[in-house]
Amino acid sequence: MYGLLVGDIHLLYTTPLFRKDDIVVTQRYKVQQSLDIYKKYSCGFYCQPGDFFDTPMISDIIKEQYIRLFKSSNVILHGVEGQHDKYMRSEQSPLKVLDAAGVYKLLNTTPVILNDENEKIIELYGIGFGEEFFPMPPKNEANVCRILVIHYSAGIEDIYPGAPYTNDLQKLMKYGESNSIDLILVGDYHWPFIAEYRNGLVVNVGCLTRCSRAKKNLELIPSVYVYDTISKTIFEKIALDVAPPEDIFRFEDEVPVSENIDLKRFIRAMQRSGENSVSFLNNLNAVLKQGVDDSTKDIIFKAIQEVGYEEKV
Ligand SMILES: [Mn+2]
Repeated sequence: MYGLLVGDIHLLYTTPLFRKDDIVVTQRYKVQQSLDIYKKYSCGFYCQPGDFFDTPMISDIIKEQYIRLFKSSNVILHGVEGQHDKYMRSEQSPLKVLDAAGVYKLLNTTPVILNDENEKIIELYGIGFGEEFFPMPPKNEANVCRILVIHYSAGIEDIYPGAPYTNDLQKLMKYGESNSIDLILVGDYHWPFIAEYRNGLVVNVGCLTRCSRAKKNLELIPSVYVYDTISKTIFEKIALDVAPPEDIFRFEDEVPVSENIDLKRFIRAMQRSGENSVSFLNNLNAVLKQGVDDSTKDIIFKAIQEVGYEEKV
């Protein structure tokens, strides 16, 4: 059986200032393409590793649109919550609304079991952002393809000093190996990679949305992958039809700024960095890099720790 794998999507309702497209139309077209590919390859499942929405406060209009889209396509997504899908660990979660509507099944410690035409069994487990690893039962190697969808800070590069990405990737591979997992689809880190461990793969497809004008985002080609549960390999990587960065992003001199002086100053500081992002912490880091003294930084980081803000990307 083939399965479709995608990355974080970060659905938005309002187009960020640094873009000149209509984000709702652009994202909708990408998701539509993923559904077309799902049909073209006769996929049996569609996995998405969280950060489906950019914010838990996403407009009901977007929730409604996607519930209707998935219902009319007759596709159920399988995935988990990322930190952008829920508000500081509260129960407020638009993905649970999609789950209740029957179009996005939130995965957990009890596997969803799918049967393919060759009587093989596909198990889908999930670990959302901040959820604990758990021991999985022994696996029948001959008949079972075991898949874990996880939102976790694993990556092949530590994208800022002190980041946990490479260390956490090692932990994830050890977990995959000791629980006989064939495929780990991971989200959070926005850039694609495949890491192999004994009898398994960690796959990050990369974010479907170029969330900032940082160089890595300008080079990112939003894609989806087709996974084969028989050979347990990536069968195909498919680049989506997307506009080039110069048609999507406004660069510094084109960005309209607010008349609010404080906000103007803050936005200019971010513009200078060239690293605007949908991530609050990335934006904050970009501003701090421009010469905020250490005692001020300490106060800010302490305040962030106190409210338990845990966004990573
Ligand atoms: Mn993300």
